[in-house]
Amino acid sequence: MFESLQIGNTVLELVLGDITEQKVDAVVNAANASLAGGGGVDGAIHRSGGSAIMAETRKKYPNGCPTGSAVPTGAGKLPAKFVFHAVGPRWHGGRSGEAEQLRSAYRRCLELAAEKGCESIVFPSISTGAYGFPIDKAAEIALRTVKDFLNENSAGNIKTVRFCLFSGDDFNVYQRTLNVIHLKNVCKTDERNPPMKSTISLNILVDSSGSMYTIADDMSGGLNELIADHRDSDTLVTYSIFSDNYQPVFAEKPIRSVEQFAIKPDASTALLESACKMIDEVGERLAAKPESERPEKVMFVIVTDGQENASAPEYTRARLFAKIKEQTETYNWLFLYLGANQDAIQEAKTFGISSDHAMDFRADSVHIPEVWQSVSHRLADMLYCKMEAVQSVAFEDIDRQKQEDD
Ligand code: AR6
Repeated sequence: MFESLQIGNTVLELVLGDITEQKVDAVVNAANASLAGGGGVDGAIHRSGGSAIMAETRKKYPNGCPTGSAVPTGAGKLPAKFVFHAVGPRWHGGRSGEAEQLRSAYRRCLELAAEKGCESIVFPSISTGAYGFPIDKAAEIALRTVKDFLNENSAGNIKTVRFCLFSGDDFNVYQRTLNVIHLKNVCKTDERNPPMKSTISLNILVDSSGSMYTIADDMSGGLNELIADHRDSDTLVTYSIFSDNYQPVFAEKPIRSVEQFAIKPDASTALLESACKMIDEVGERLAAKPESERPEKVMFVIVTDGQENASAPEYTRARLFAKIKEQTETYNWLFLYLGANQDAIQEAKTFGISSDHAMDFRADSVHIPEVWQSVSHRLADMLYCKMEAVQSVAFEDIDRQKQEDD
């Protein structure tokens, strides 16, 4: 398995294999803060590299290395010039600065590689073994840190940054994350010949009824991440919220100028009414545009954490169903429905949204960012798929699994 991407003068690549067999200038070790050796990557590197590495480590770094940093030694018998002993964080649930520590461990290795004139460096997936960092989060941090570093033009002679993943599952997570980060997603119908990236109208309707109060920050944080993922794309964002009434917030903003999503929790849940109104509004706005200015694809995301309980009586399920059917069948809009505290698949069905396009989520600070990450992946799919493949963009098992995992 192999995947690569050019960033400036450097190739960022993913391979499946054993890190001790990689012929590069610098091999990164997933070490611990006392640099005492251990299992996993650490064990493999010291076994293959021989005792010289540990001897040098003890001599030069008797106090170890702080978490979030890295120190260099020679590479002993490994086919490399250096080993950078990087100390990633142990996972303690995500609220103890783990993300920042992981980022800075990767960053320090890249700085060391540039300082030492390395042309190539290989990383393992730091912290995702014995240290228990969830791999999808870790992959995003790892790849983003590399991308940011390379974009800053601080890479010196580095021509290759490689991630060596030890299992097919890990490789898939990194590959998917790389695709999303670079908006270079596969086209499901024709992987080798993806069509040009398209323009998208992204419409987001978020429940801001009373029950959202405690999760409002997580919601807006997750949305901001989604925007950051796709900032370089040609996407126009329309955002509305609803409680007992429908409240448009902004319309057709170019994604790079979206700054913040406000969520103001209050009152009850007029879901049917708000969805009907927003569909009409978006439809009318698109219809008023000359063909040449109309975004090619439309994604419409509805997020709620409660049951409908406040729409005016004329806004029935049947009415929303008819609108969704019309936009899907006539204009190929993709509707996604995300529901917490309900059977979202069942609920979506009553609106005419298929089970592939609906997902339950857990309304807490761990799972809300993940639900937005899932939407972000689907937006990446939309950006690159052919027009006729729009309806096959769907939530995947991994998205649902993430909502089930603690
Ligand atoms: N090549 C590439 N990847 C590997 C290899 C290998 N030979 N062996 C394991 N992996 P881990 P951590 C993957 O536990 O989570 C040590 O005891 C593995 O599947 O090596 O940062 C240290 O001394 C996983 O995906 O590192 C520390 O005490 C990833 O590498 C502690 O573990 C990282 O797993 C550090 O834990």
